[in-house]
Amino acid sequence: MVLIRRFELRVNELFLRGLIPGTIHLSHGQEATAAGTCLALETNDRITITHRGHGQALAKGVTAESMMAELFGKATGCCGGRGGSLHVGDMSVGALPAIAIVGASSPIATGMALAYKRKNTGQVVANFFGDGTANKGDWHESMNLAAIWDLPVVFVCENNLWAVSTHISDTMRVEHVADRAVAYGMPGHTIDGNDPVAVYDTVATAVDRARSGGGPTLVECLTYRRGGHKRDDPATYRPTEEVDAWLADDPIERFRTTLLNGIMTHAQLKTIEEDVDAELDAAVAAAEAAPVPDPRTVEDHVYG
Ligand SMILES: Cc1ncc(C[n+]2csc(CCOP(=O)(O)OP(=O)(O)O)c2C)c(N)n1
Repeated sequence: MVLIRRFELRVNELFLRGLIPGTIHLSHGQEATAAGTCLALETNDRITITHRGHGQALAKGVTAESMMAELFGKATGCCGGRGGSLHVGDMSVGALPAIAIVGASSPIATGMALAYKRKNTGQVVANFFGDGTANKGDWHESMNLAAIWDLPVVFVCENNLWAVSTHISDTMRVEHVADRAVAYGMPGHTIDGNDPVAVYDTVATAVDRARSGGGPTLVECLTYRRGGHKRDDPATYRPTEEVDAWLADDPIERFRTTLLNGIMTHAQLKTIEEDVDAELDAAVAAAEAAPVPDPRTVEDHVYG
């Protein structure tokens, strides 16, 4: 969680300095959902990543170094510098490169789960998506197919209340995204997405169920993005009281208090922060020094 938070803040700073091309959607504030979910998965299990996916990728094991290089558009990036922020991922750790088309990853996750079931591989897929995505037709169709075929997929909603500048209450008549699970005949849980232990416990149960042939589960994690939707969004559409309440409930500070209650010491927590800073310093230095992709390889990996 500390790695995700500091990675995102560092990326923001580098972006403002003009060192990162393209656009960025940051996930700071949503660290517990990514970390708790990915901890409940095996390396061989897969995740699908959203447009707000740096934290999801880091939690699954994509290295900060390869992702930083990707954001810089360098050849050493996890996708060879071709994808940038919106397409991070690394199949060697089970992280399918991110799909920026809202809702498009749910059919893909469901399709992967169908393959795993037919081939009897024992693998599970976690499909990350946002609250706004739960209004897309492809998401609903995926939920239904996954349910009727008992597929090994866990649908993980990062409900941060806002889809760009639209509040969830303007687009849903039910109170919670997880209320929709009943329509498809799968379990649905609404949980505190800022509590990594709650996320881990709930997703681990869903993963066990999926792996043992029990079918999919919808897990809705209530969380909040601490920044705007993307780089140029000051998020002034959010009510001050709402922002203040959520910013006061910082998942990292909260878990820090839990850990300091007899589990870890201040010194150990400080070491984590120092190690993360050193890792990020090295990642940025390596990204700056790395070459851009060779223009002669422009047609590599292109279907057509
Ligand atoms: C099909 C499609 N429509 C619109 C967009 C533009 N867009 C990017 S993110 C986003 C909002 C997504 O909201 P949500 O699913 O709640 O995720 P969050 O951004 O809150 O993490 C939109 C409309 C897109 N990428 N794809």
